[in-house]
Amino acid sequence: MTDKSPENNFPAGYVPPEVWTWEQGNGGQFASINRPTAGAQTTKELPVGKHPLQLYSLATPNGQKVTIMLEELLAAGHTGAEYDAWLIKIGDGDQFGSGFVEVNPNSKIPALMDHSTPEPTRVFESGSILVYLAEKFDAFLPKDLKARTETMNWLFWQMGSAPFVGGGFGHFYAYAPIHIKYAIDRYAMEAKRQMDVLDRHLADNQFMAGKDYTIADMAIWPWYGKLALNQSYPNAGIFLDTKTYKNVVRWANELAERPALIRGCIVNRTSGELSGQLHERHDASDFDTKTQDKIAQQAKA
Ligand SMILES: N[C@@H](CCC(=O)N[C@@H](CS)C(=O)NCC(=O)O)C(=O)O
Repeated sequence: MTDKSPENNFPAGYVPPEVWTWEQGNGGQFASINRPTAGAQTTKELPVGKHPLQLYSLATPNGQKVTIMLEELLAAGHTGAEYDAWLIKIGDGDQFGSGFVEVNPNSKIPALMDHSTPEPTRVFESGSILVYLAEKFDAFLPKDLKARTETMNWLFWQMGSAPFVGGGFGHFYAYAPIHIKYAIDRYAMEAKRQMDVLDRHLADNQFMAGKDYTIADMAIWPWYGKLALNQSYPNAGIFLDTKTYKNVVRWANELAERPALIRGCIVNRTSGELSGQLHERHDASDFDTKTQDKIAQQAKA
């Protein structure tokens, strides 16, 4: 039986009011950017580079899905997938600039503009961007209806499931100002359940949709592949004992060796080793000359 007496609540004595009101600061670490309203907060145009595809993003798992896809397309010879990747610093509120909101009214990275269509086409939501690019270049989305449907099954699974890992487990384990056992238990259980879903599936399948590497793998790897390899929230892989999901670990390691995936993961990255940070990408040669370690060396010379 649960005892909902106010003294058992956290903070003790808290009773939810009849109507919730926003107290600035109740977003914890994200208090400066989280608020209960949408729309532009500043007037700011977005830059536009020389390539057909203009990406506005940051190397979070949702951003990495798209840069992995773009690098995979280029590696597969789709030269029309050349892109400029502009850095959107979500901690500074860049996603609330008027130009960004025109591309994504939801104010979240990643957001893409395709300037190769008669009128520029906006694409937002990482899953929608992956499908858009797969259809545009006829790549990484099987044509056979059964395999295509299986790809979509897992892509939609990822889009619906990862918020429990990111907004749920990751938030309460890594970001919340205090550790709340109830919240961590609830979301750790769900994160492990999802890892088990993947593990059982990958026991009989090389890739998420079967024998072919698809956009479903690209969507799932940055969230669950990294968690399996303990490259997600600090120590989260150990906390969730993800090494026990052997099939996920096998799949995650296989994908981690793909040069295009490695490149995709460092575009718009602003943390970690300097050699793994390419803040903006405007040309394939930027990987050799414009990572933060190279910029630091050039500044010293
Ligand atoms: N469902 C969206 C989620 C995108 C998302 O949550 N983006 C986060 C970074 S991973 C963001 O831009 N957050 C900024 C904010 O909440 O203001 C997608 O997959 O594109």
